[in-house]
Amino acid sequence: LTKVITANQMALFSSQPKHPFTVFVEGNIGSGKTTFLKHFEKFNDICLLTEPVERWRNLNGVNLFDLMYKNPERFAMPFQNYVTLTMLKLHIQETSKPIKLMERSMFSARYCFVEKMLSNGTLHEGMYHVLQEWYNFIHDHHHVQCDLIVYLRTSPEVAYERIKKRARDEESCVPFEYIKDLHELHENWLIHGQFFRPAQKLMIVLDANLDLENINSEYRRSELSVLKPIM
Ligand code: DCP
Repeated sequence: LTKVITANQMALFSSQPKHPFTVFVEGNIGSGKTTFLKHFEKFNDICLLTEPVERWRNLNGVNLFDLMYKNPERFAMPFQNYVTLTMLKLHIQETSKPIKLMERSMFSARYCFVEKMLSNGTLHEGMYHVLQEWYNFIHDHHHVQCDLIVYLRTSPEVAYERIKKRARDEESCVPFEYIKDLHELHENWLIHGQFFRPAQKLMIVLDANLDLENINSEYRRSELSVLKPIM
């Protein structure tokens, strides 16, 4: 009898919406992900999760983010390791809201940044494989929800100009080549299907080259898809 009740309860439980409609906002550094998220602040039904840059900046007083750029051979590995942990926490964070809007995901860490760090030699092959084992383990043991990707597509030139203009201390040494390669990696992942893309059928590509005055129409264009569960 106990078994029957449990099975029934399970069936009831799984018929209820367990996971919020989850959107990843992806795009190169400087593509405007933060501004995009701000646009959705006015909607009460959305749980907005910004990237945990402040936690990377202050891990018990250590600025791992800065160390990653200043001494990549030594710190790219612990940095990406920590990014993985902080992103996983956001992926599994529960919310009572029907929509979860996340800045980036573990996937862009894996398929863009970590790939770049392997190819430019800042990650030793051994370190790379340790990270891959973590990603595979997480993939096998956790449900990472993704229902839609919003790709803020920029040219590397525009992204680079914005990075220079906002002048984050840690990013002062980032060369144009790095942004160009990251652009190619985003394209390979999201457009050319080189790596696994969650939410296979659902992606919106926005023209994120537009300046602040004109980008609102692009943002509005995505509202229907992002707000789908409450429309
Ligand atoms: N970063 C990294 N590895 C990751 C994720 C991010 O090295 N897995 C770095 C790149 C940037 C900083 O962290 O220096 C923040 O990058 P994002 O592109 O995620 O965020 P931005 O704030 O630059 O986004 P936007 O300008 O689009 O708002």
